[in-house]
Amino acid sequence: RFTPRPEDKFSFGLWTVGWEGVDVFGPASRAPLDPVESVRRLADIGAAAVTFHDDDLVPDDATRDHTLERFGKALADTGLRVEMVTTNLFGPPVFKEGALTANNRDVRRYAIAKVLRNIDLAASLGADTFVLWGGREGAEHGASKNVQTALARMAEAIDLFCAYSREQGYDLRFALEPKPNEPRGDILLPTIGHALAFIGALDHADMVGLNPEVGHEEMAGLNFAHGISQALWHDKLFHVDLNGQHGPRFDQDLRFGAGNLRGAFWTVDALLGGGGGRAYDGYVHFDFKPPRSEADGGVWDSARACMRNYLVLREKVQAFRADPEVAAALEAAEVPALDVPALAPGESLADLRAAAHDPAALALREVGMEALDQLAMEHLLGVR
Ligand code: GLT
Ligand code: MN
Ligand code: MN
Ligand code: MN
Repeated sequence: RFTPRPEDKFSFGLWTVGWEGVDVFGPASRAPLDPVESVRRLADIGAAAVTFHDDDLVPDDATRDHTLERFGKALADTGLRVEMVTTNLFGPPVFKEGALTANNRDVRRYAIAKVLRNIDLAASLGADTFVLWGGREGAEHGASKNVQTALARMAEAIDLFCAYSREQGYDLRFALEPKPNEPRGDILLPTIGHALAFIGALDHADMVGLNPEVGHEEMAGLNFAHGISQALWHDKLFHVDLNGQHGPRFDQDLRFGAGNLRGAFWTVDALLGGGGGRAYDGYVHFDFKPPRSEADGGVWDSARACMRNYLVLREKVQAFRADPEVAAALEAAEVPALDVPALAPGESLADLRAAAHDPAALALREVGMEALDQLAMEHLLGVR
């Protein structure tokens, strides 16, 4: 019943199941995983697609062609596709002070060239989406970064990528991934809202959207379902990184459903279009890290659980939305009334101002939201 199907469009980064467990306090606790092996095992557990950073797959030129050949064969054998590609602009020490927004111009030019080469690779593999996560674009020291100029350099680079992709006739869309901090003390474009505003300043704003991650918004204390709902409203939810997080602390990258479970329920609801509105139709991409304490078996338990939790939550969300008592509770809470614009067609502001209001009576009205929320809680807890 909760078996992943191709139409569920589940997708995983090579860097998720392939995470070796290196952290700030210790070295790898697991052996490297061959990308070809990851493709085969992801296909076995029911994923439809795979994603990667250039350096996850082709870290060096000497083995590039051979790796691409083996990888392409694994894709063909399993039917898995590459739906998204991204660039490692954070790991190599050359990017220690930023990549696209490094103060040093040579570093910026090197970063741009690295991305262009990877755009070619993404297009050659038929990817739809190209993610840009600016983990090193930020600062720890007040005067060390001119933030306005850094944003101009970031816009410059993204404008170049869009123009290049368009010139080459590639069918790629770019998705910016916000994160408030880690690895930098403060990262530029820290939230969905910052990134949405930034996109408006770009030359090819139509080609650029978002790849929000659950944990990143929750690290900032924000409501992920609200964030992606706003992105959907702007038609900017190009991609998504699902995972789990326990409130504002370090980036945990837990499997989807772990951490803030109620948040996960509303996240799935928002992806399905909530109570009405645009639904997300892209790949359901998991960006999690199997905990460092797990060995090989635990890595795949964790990956399978991401998809299973999504499918369980989807069933619960659909049952919640189909429940007649929920429909009545929504009505009682006046949720559908929000569909009606304040001003009726043909009505003037003078008409609106002339209408009699009884604010004291309005202040005393029942809103019924506790009852509504309890119904959601009981669906989630499995007692309805
Ligand atoms: C890195 C980061 C993720 C981003 C990846 C894309 S890399 O693992 O923590 O949130 O999605 O660059
Ligand atoms: Mn991510
Ligand atoms: Mn994360
Ligand atoms: Mn991550």
